[in-house]
Amino acid sequence: MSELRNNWTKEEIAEIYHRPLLDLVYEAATIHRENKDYAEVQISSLISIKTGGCPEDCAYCPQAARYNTGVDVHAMMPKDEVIAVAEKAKAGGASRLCMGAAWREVRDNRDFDKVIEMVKAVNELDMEVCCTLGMLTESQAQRLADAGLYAYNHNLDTSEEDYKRIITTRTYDDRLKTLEHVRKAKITVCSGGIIGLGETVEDRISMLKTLSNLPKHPESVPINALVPIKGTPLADQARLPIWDMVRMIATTRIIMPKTVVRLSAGRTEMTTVEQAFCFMAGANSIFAGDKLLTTPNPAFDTDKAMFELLGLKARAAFKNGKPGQHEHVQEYINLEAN
Ligand code: SAM
Ligand code: DTB
Ligand code: SF4
Repeated sequence: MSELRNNWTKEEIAEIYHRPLLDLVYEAATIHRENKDYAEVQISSLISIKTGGCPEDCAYCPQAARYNTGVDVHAMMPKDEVIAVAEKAKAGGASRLCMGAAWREVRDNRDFDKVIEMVKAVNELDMEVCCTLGMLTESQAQRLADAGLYAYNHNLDTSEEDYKRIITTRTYDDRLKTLEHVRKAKITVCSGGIIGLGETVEDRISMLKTLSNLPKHPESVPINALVPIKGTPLADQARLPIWDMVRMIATTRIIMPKTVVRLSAGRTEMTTVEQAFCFMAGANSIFAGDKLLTTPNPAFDTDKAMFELLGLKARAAFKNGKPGQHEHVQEYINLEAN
């Protein structure tokens, strides 16, 4: 079993990232097999409960009000519709439902009350409930935890150094504070980033350093490939070679051996062979369902065929304990503070 470290240096991470590709993948695959059932892949389903009209200026995002992206703006979705989507996702093998809202931050209003009701209802379906709602205060995180929220997704997206180029309407520190609030409420942390934003390799390494040096490793790290959106400042970014994704996943797997590494946005542009390489490099989670939040994702049947071909199986919900039994989760990823 690998030792969990939260003192990785940029030099160490860079040395791993730049290893000859096959050595890197072999090392990541070995660590993956030592720490996990490598054939088990966690399936999350996404639902956009409130779409578009967001006041933030995230340069990649189809939901930022200031860019003309043609996204269909929607107010809060009714609870019944959310439940129907959750049930369908569960029948398709998803163990987790992630509800996303195009908010800068949560406000203590009726919409938040509605989210709390949705969290309770999805939890009753025996699915892991995740939310991604923007910034949270400590008391809001606690309210979500009390409702049974299992995970909170809040991405760092890029390095601290690169942040201002991508987002100016909030700071890296704001992001880290929310992650602290989530941890304090004993909700599991899902935090990762995007590659293909025009960042340097040093930025990717710096972001991985921040994630791996948090007091506890995030339980999930999503690695997204930019989905270029017409109307956003990053509309014309070139697609990255698949090997950048493979290197990023493998490095994440090596430095955070117990973490669930999610091969996230960008799969529609990847062949099965390319995705197989990502699984070999240590990815053990995907978003399934034909839509991410606003953009397409591979069809259910395509993913089912890929799982059969590669011998992958869907991971059951709550393998590390249910909400309320978070001591177990904490123990699983416990790190000695340096
Ligand atoms: N508004 C909340 C926030 O920003 O935290 C939650 C929703 S936001 C859409 C969730 C994440 O989706 C972002 O942090 C980003 O990592 C990812 N994302 C958004 N647009 C994307 C795109 N075009 N390509 C890849 N990932 C994207
Ligand atoms: C994450 O890291 N990726 C997901 C989820 N967390 C919320 C979102 C991807 C969004 C891609 C663009 C869209 O569909 O709007
Ligand atoms: Fe808003 Fe989130 Fe999109 Fe940024 S990523 S514009 S905060 S929805």
